[in-house]
Amino acid sequence: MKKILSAATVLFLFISISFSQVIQKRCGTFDVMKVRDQQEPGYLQRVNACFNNAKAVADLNRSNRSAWDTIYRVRCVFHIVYTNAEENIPDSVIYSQIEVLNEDYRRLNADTVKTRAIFKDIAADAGIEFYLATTDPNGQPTNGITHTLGTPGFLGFNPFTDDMKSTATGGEDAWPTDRYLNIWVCNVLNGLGVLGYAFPPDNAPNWPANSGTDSAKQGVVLHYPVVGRNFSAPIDPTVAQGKSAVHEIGHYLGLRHIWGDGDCTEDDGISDTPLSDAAHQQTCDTSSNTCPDSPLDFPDMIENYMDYSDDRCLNMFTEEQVGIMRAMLQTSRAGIATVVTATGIKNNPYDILQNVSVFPNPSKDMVTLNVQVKSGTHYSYEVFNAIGEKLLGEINIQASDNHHQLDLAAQPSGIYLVKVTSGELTVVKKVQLIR
Ligand SMILES: [Ca+2]
Ligand SMILES: [Ca+2]
Ligand SMILES: [Zn+2]
Repeated sequence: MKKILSAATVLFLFISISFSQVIQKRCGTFDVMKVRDQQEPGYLQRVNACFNNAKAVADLNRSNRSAWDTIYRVRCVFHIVYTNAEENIPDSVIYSQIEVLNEDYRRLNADTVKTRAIFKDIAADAGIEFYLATTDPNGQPTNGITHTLGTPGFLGFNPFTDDMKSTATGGEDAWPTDRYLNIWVCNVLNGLGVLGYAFPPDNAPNWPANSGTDSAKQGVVLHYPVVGRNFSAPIDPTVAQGKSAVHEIGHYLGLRHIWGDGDCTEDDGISDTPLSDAAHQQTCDTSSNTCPDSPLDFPDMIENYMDYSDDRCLNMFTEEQVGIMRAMLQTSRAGIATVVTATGIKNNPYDILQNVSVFPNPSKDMVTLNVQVKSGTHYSYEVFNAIGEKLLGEINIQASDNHHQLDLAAQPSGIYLVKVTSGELTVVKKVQLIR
């Protein structure tokens, strides 16, 4: 009798702990990273080095139009590792998850209307899409979903030992992580209330892609009821719209939590996300403003996918977050995506500086400069001769004022440069004068 009682007590404690902690531990990423850093000193430093490298690549991309003329189509495999019928989720749920990912990473989600006006200009289309792999590692046709009867340890798969990621530990082996985004779906509760986690890239910037710590563990893990949109498995409605996968793939592509996993003194390394002193736990509190920002104070960006807000109010990435993820797909995560020519990525920074032309070219004396920038923005131009002397210029020109007559009649024959700048973007055009 005593034994039965203590088992019941343990079960009760487990249920109450997991129930209360589901609300508190949306994502285990930072916790598993800290544990990994203890096991492998220097791990967090390598993650930071990767992030900084991606940031430098993203900065270069800002002045390179061709870097924005692509869409990355990420090849995915979902490994469903189940212990009962409910956990063996149907393929239709995975299809709905792919739909959510493709909406949110292309900013085609219906709830973009909920992005507050103050953040609308920096909410960005990532130009990243997701598809289920059609060929398995042996070259055989596949629907990109595996189902495995798993053998977890006590009370579910343990996020700290990654046992869902290997057949040897009762899970399912990764497909080569340099070619596939592996997403394991299982019962990851284990009494911890973790709904998902992912390892960000940690290969040193000068190493080949996907050569980070234990590449067989690279990928995303999701607790099965948070997969897909309105999946009927019992779960809190605040996490039932498939946004956990959007969040975890953000980590997998190098993004950090929007509050920097610390108080107002910690930043996420992204300048267009406001400071925030903690997660917004499955709430939609638009009045929240936990930290002063400089020079302008913004409210907390609770609609950012990298917060913990209610799925029903997560609806945006920022331009700079998008820059990091796209840079990771060129560097640390190269190889997992097919690159296709874009039909026009919304929020591409080139949308701001849309077109610059000079004509006629070659010219005799007067050159017409035509500049089209996004309405509401400003630009400047400068004209230089071949030895870099500035001849003409004008600053802070309104978007509506887009024609300029450049008088070069007093200049000798030769090559001249016309430089147009809007924000951080610059376009240089050459013009030839022939007398
Ligand atoms: Ca920030
Ligand atoms: Ca603030
Ligand atoms: Zn997270």
